[in-house]
Amino acid sequence: MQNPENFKSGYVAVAGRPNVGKSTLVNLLLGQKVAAVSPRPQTTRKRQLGILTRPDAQIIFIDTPGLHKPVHKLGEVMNSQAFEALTDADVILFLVDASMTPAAEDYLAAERLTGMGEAVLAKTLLVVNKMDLITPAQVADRLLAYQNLLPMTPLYPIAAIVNSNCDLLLGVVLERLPFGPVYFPEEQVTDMYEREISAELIRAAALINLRDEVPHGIAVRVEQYTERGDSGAYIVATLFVERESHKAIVIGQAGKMIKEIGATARQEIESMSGRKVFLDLHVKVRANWRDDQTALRQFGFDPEKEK
Ligand SMILES: Nc1nc2c(ncn2[C@@H]2O[C@H](COP(=O)(O)OP(=O)(O)OP(=O)(O)O)[C@@H](O)[C@H]2O)c(=O)[nH]1
Ligand SMILES: [Mg+2]
Repeated sequence: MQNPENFKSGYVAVAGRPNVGKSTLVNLLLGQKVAAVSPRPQTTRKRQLGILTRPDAQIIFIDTPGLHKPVHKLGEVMNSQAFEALTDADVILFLVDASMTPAAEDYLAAERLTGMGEAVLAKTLLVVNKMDLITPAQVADRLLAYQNLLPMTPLYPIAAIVNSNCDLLLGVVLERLPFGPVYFPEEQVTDMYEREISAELIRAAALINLRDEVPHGIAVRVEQYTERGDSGAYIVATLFVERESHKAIVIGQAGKMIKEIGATARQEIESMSGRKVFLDLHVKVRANWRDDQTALRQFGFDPEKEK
């Protein structure tokens, strides 16, 4: 469709520790919410593409799970998915969070990135997100602290949530992309099916509504996703938790909590899919699934790949 001589295309990995705003940035640049977002770390568990097609370019963002110190097999799979994305990418956006000083996981992630060698560093941009949360007096010190993580890497301050400086960043990314073909049909925005995205949005709704460690032990499986023509979609999903006590918390007093999770999720799925949704949520126990190879595989993670 486009003139291949002038058309640019390639993969842009969005990486960094959990909760810095990677998925928020990808949604913003796409102009559409395909990636689940929540105020809690480790919202993204699976690498997800966000495909932006324009007359002059196709930019394929790879939203990755936040890099962290894994305590479960699940965490190891998440980290390895993120690192794989870095090797494959044409450009890497290494995101950090301006609202706080660099955290141990930022140092860890920067070290691992540096350890991947010159070629990987040369394609990296240091993106300081959440600039809306600091005062002008804090700016210089904060940017310097993050620049010290990757001293030779160009730094771009942005605020994804209010779309500040994101166009500028996109321009820089575009300049760095190679000339190339159209990889995906222009109407395709992601590589996940609506069914999978719905599962992620339900899990994010649990992260938003629940406290403490419980939500991190949740996996969501969509059991049924039925189109009902003009009247919308009917979705049956199970939230798997690690213990009986967690099941009680997720259901809540007289079912209040699961109702709230359902209300949040329904809104998000409706806005993602553009149609009405009927949501039927169930809660089941699957003990220690985050360390269980079989369960991980059943929930769509591939524990073999981490090796
Ligand atoms: N104030 C402010 N909040 C932001 C900004 N970008 C993201 N956030 C918030 O930061 C939180 C985490 O955002 P996510 O996009 O889920 O972060 P992530 O890096 O994808 O996190 P993981 O998937 O856990 O690795 C959410 O509450 C966002 O609304 C920003 O520019 N400014
Ligand atoms: Mg994310």
